[in-house]
Amino acid sequence: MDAYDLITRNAAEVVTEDEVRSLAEDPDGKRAYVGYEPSGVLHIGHMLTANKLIELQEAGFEIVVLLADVHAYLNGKGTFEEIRETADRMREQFVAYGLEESDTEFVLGSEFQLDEEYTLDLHALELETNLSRAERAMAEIQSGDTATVAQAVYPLMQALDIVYLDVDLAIGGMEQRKVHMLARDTLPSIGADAPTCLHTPLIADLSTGVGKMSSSAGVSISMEDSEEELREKVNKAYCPPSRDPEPDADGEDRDNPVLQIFEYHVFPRFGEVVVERPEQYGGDLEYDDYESLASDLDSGELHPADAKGALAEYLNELVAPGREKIRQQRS
Ligand code: IYR
Repeated sequence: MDAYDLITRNAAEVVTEDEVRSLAEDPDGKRAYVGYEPSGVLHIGHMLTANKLIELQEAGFEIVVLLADVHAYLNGKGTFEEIRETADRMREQFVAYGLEESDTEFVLGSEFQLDEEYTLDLHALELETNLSRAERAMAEIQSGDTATVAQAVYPLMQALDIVYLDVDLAIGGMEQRKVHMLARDTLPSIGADAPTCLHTPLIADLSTGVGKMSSSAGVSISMEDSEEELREKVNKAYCPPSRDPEPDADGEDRDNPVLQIFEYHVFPRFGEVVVERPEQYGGDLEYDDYESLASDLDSGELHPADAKGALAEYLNELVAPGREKIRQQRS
């Protein structure tokens, strides 16, 4: 796979393609980053961007992980003390998950976001941005129903992080795209370049296939789940024998979350998949790529129950090192 294909693999969008092509010409030493609000438990939604970081590391990028403590605080996720404790645990879990520690710079937001120069640049961006634009940027990130002033400042700080961390490529889930578009439009006003961005897809809610998986609503797969919990959750998951399910009774679009997890988590990390089946049901099935697994589910060759059984096994392998780390941290 050439560098451009590896960088853009499984991305929902890149902004812009030309900019990413020019990064791909010589990725060595280029810097890419993702920021995470340290709050709650990590779930596999977070790990989609982590998978991308691992791939970028393979392509030669330097990786910066921002543990966005000030952002979590501004978004009402707890006291600084609570948030910092979570940040320490998060860092260890990312390493357990597979981020190469020697090639990853972990930075706490408060290490640079409280500096005078940062604050003055932030105020300059505040002057350039109207409130409704800041609010719109936060629509899919904001906790609570009514936007606070803190939540309007949040996206401007996220924009500024790109400048202060000196990154060439900003990564985030699709819910971050409006913040990144705001960054592209406003950073030039303080003399910085418009950042290049890559967004990962969102995984649908596990039990309905509608909307996106989140830890606050519906069923999500957490990085702390036991083997048994993983098996139960995957067994109950929505998985019609189709890669393109019909909309639900209210006309809402639905995805097949079981297939999405194979596509975005299992194949990128394991490369191939074996679905074990007793001889009497045709024996094991082996897949080298996502497409062949999805088309077998579509054609009926692969039964959803067998697909789920295999998915639970692979997820357990992905989750196990981080889960072990958490056990050690607690004992
Ligand atoms: N908005 C992110 C957290 C975050 C990301 C980046 I990239 C930053 O520079 C700062 C914060 C979230 O929703 O988790």
